[in-house]
Amino acid sequence: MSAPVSPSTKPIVGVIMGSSSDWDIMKHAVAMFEDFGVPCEMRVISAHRMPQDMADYGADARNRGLRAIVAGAGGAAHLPGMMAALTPVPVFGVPVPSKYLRGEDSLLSIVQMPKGVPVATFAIGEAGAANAALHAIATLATTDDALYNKLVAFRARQTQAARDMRIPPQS
Ligand code: RP5
Repeated sequence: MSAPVSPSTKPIVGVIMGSSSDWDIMKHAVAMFEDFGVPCEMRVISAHRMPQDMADYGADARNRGLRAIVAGAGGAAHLPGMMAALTPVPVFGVPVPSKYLRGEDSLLSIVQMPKGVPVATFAIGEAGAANAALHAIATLATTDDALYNKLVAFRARQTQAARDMRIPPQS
């Protein structure tokens, strides 16, 4: 189902992360958007090292046509929550595994938003990044029949793959 996204296609989704060191996790969100043919952009925006860039990104997000932002960060992971504070564009948060607390710090930092400014928060790591993208895709698919059909087909392939599993597993 791979549909390469042309660099000239206007992005409707932003994938942002606090550091290039988050890429090994966040690339799973980008890969999912690329598989579904959803035009996305990628940026490093460090909340504590680039606060003005973060504010500018949030201020421009809707006017630039972004309809969802997947934001990943590790440790005191304030990027997703701050981005949600800066724009009403929905933010899907990905806790990136951290060196000392294995991402439990990232998870709690992102998920524990006070009432009024939500961040949809996903699992720590690769699965969270992929699922954040899938959830953004499902949201976009509520008003896009072609995308909806791709999502249904994706689910059907996943179901078939599980039905084809054998015990003991074949190598
Ligand atoms: C956070 O600090 C980033 O999201 C990253 O997960 C973590 C470490 O950043 P680097 O020191 O690798 O740049 O801001």
